[in-house]
Amino acid sequence: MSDAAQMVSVEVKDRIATLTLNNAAKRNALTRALLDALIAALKSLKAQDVRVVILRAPADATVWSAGHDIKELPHGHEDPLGYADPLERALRAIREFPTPVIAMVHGTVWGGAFDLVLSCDMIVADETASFAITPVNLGLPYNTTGLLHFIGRLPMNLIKEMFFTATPLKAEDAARWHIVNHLVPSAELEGFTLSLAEGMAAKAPLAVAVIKEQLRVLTDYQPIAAQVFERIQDMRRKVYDSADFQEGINAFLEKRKAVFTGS
Ligand code: LCV
Repeated sequence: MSDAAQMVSVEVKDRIATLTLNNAAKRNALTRALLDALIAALKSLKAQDVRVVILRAPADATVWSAGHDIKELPHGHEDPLGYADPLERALRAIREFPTPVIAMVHGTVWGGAFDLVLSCDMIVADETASFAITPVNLGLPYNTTGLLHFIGRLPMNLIKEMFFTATPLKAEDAARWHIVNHLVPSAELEGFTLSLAEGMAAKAPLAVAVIKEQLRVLTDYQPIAAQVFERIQDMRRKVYDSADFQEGINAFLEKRKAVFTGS
């Protein structure tokens, strides 16, 4: 198996597929290679009689995923989260997959990985889980599709606090805000998630698939005037072309605190 394919291990048992993110050295950072492996794994599962997918990190991981691979972000003069970005392709693959996808979360979830778990159909987490969205740490203008994912899922005051502080939200607060469907003790996380999956795996798969797709198209397709979209893109371009974005990337690469000047 190629190195890339090993970044996501696939196990199928009783029509339930478990996909495990396996890049511990980089804290499951969402590299192009890992995301291509995730997309390929989902594609291969479509040809099998799989009824539910569980997306997880290895049991010993303290970081579920460190988010988008910062080293792979385009450095200026290019939209850092464009339609063809590997993360965006993976989000679409999950949202369009014809069975429920459960994010089983223990450990910390950062940046685009939060968008990833929110793109799953439900989240089961334990007390070690936390969730952070971090573009302001990098000076990066999040993309419109991504913001719509959050707007469709979380209260605006919570969205603003999470985006403007980049502070990780602890598991119990994520449960209080209904970000996670279930918050269970670590020792019960796997058993609870499997039981939830088994229940759904026994239901009529065609009905489940069509209801999931109806919910996707009804929530994803939000009309936006061309002029508004062009204004948004113009505003975002000024940010991803800014010195601050370059500073955010450099600070991460140089393992130091970023100093933003607003230029
Ligand atoms: C590349 C990494 C990463 C990483 N990329 O281990 O949300 S948005 O808009 O900002 C979006 C663009 C996005 O998702 O941006 C990324 C957001 N992610 C973060 O801000 C998390 C950055 N990582 C960390 O804060 C720490 O790595 C955590 C707290 C996750 C884990 O800390 P820990 O001390 O356990 P290290 O920091 O030592 O990381 C181990 C290796 O993984 C790399 C990191 O550079 C290091 O590589 P080296 O061993 O080569 O030094 N790594 C971690 N996160 N997002 N590479």
